Amino acid sequence: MPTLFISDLHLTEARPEVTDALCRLLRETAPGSRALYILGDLFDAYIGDDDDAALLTRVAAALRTLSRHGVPIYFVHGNRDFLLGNAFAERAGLRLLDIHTRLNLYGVPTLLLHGDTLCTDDTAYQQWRAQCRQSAWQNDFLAQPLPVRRQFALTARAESARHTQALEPTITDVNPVAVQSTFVGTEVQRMIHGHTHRPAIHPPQPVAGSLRQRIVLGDWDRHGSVLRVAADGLVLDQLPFAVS
Ligand SMILES: [Mn+2]
Repeated sequence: MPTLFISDLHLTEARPEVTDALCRLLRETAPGSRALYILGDLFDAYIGDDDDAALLTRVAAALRTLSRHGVPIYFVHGNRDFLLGNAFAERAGLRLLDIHTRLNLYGVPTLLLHGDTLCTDDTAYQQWRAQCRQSAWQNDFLAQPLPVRRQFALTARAESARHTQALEPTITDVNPVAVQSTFVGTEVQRMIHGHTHRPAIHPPQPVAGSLRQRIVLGDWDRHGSVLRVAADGLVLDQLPFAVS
């Protein structure tokens, strides 16, 4: 049975076709898999488990149905949905993982991560990341009323888009030294991440005396992107959106 990996769906009420594609994956393909891993940025914005948006209800129900069918679903936080907490995880049947999670995947020591920690050249982003991952910042934010948090998320999203557009493409991609030191520090042969929206199955490269491979999941902007890993290999599939 294959194991599935997805990330960077950036689900939002404004793009129901993306949520439809996820629900189809959960209903039709995922039930035949060993596990589903969501490596962050499932949602385009996430303002707290108490958000009463219909999108969260729909996605939680679809995920929960799959987990009730016996397929475990694991979640690694992204930079958009780092506030997803235990209450939503319980509602959706998700198991939350550490930001860097080691896994023996069909015999290959593998690291799972969102990927933003590898983008060390984007110093402005790393400063923001250091701030918003502190529990004091998160508690202050979650104490604000929902409309205030919603407005903050809108502003942050617009600023993030401006920031990314203004940077050289190499700045928003992974830093090669950060990749190498993460490989060496975690002693894995393979890493699977998203975040950069640069889907690829990179050829294995020698790092510190052994071959290591980096696999980058695609974002769900024009179509879905699903990595299937099985004992006999792996493939990065595109998932078309239904025409409405
Ligand atoms: Mn991201």
